[in-house]
Amino acid sequence: MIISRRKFNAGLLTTASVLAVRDYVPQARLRINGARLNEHLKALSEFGKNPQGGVSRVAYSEADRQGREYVLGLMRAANLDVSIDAAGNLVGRRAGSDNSLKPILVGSHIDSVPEGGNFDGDVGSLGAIEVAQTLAENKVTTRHPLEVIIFQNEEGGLIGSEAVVGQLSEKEFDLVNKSGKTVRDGIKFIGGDLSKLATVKREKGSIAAYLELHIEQGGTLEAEKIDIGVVEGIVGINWWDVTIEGFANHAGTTAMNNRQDALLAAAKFIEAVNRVVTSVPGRQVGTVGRIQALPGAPNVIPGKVVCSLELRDLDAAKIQMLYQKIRTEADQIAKSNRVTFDFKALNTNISAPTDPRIRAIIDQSAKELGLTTRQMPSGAGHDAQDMARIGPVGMIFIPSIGGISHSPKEFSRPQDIENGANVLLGALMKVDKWP
Ligand code: HGY
Ligand code: MN
Ligand code: MN
Repeated sequence: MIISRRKFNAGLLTTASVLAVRDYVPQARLRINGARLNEHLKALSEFGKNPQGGVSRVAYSEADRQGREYVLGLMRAANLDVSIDAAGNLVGRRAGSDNSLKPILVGSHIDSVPEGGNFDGDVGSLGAIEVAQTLAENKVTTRHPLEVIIFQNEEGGLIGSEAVVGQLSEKEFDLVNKSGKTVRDGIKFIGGDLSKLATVKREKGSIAAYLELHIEQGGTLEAEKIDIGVVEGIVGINWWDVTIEGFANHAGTTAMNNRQDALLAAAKFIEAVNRVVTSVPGRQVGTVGRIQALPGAPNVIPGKVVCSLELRDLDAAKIQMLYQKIRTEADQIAKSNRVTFDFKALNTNISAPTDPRIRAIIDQSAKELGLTTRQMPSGAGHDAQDMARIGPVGMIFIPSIGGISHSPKEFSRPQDIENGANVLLGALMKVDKWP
């Protein structure tokens, strides 16, 4: 049956012909509502709003819980069949025309780092919901079932997506984030149920694809005036807690040559991390981002320091090589400062390549919209890297102004956000053609 454009525009279609029209209305004509998407982003930014203009919506905080409620409302309005899984992820399902096919998943996260911005995670989350809303409004039924998934606690180590791929370990239940809650208590707080965690796990090969729209968080796209980044792969991220033990003593009576100052050793350690990481060519990065000196008084020589160490690269072997060099440096600092170092591995997110077929699809979808593209790696971690353990993944980047992220100054232009969501929609419709 061929349906004339005029008839389609006049809205005279019967339900049966609406299903058929899917094959006749070129998918290229389907567009998300950019104004609505940007309004939703603005509304979400109210939850955890901070005076600097960004948000502090760390996972498991009250702001997180309220933001999730808002997002659940958007999911329901997009006609998604909504539930909270046992790990606390928000899942919105939409039936396909052939429900024997594996689902296509789209999503991201809405938790933020402390004093974060309004775009990291939010663009991909609300972009995915906007895509579902657009399909609903246009009465388009995909062949595959569609699931919008908003992962919980992405910033605390991809906790929600780890659960989905069966990688959330007991060790991580006790991790505490800036909300002050452990993962264990946090999951309960947001409506999950750890005793049923096994129900969340999806097997390898059980999804058709996972697609995620995200801000670049670096400055390449803006500097090169490119609309869309096609992500080639996502870096691996390793975290350690480093405990340095010295000896707390009187800051007035202990001679300078008789101190076991843990904070002085930590300062040398931080410098060593930077030196080691920059000593070899490549895009690897290393950071000490959190530090606490104890007991923490001006008149006491710090007896103990607990700090973090984070290393990132696409190559896990390189991370290990750098880590060993850092350990060697730490041993030397320990000797010369009469302190001890203890390293405790906290969380590892393995690096993940994206699927080459999805890369080509994203590239093509962007070009069909008249947008320019480039391939690029992701230096930031994403739930997509967990999802890559169970199926093909693809990521779409849009420009971050000034390359700023994890900051209240994070910004992406409304037009770029609209473009990204349209590319997500286009890529989804192409993946939906897969057998
Ligand atoms: O830390 C990261 O790379 C990400 O933004 N969660
Ligand atoms: Mn982030
Ligand atoms: Mn993110």
